Amino acid sequence: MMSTSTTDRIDAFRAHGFFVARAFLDISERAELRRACDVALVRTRALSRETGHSTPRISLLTDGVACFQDDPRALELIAAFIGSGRVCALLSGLSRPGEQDAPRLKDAHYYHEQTRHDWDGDWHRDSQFGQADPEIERALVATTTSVHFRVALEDDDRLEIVPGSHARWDTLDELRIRRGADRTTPDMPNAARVALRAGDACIFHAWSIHRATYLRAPPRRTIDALYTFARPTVRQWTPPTT
Ligand SMILES: O=C(O)CCC(=O)C(=O)O
Repeated sequence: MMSTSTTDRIDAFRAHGFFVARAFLDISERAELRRACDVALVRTRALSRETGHSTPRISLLTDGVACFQDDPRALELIAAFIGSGRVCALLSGLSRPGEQDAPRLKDAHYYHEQTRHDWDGDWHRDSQFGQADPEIERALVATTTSVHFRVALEDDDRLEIVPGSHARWDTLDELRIRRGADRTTPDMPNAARVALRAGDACIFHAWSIHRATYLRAPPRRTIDALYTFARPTVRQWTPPTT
């Protein structure tokens, strides 16, 4: 699905929960960003036997920070990209009434190929993490918006999404799969694969039902930033009384 105008982009997001912006980065922008992200991946792989090897992704802002100590400009480049006007322009108009217009950055990740074995990820909505009670999760899905913005730095067809699932609660089959014992089944009804060419960007609603499968080859190098439009819960600090 290709969006050419703001209205198309917003309409596609409302209807399907995702859209693709083809050729968002040109070849030199892609090479520059990949070089910067690879700094963190190479260093993380050297420091860990797990992270960067058998994980889906590394965090560029938490796992990765120590990994940029020899090359802080690489982190600056990544931070400038995920905060850029160009990326924010793609996110504009995606919030729901009552939310903030401006997105807040939550984290940035780098999805990588596996170094040991292939495996299938679980079907999930990101909203389920930390929510044991499906009814509380359901309220979150109905009232808030969180989005992944990603750019493939190599061709990447690993992600599958159930189109439209961001805008409704689960069918019985979906709930049985994503909160049941067979979360990696290939038989999710109506799932669609999102095939990105190197340089393509994709925005998808984090509450959509989605998953990916993880392979040793071909190389996977996709930068993904997570943003929310939910209003922050601000806790009041009251000084202790003496
Ligand atoms: O592209 C992927 O590997 C899956 C992404 C995903 O499931 C997530 O970030 O919640």
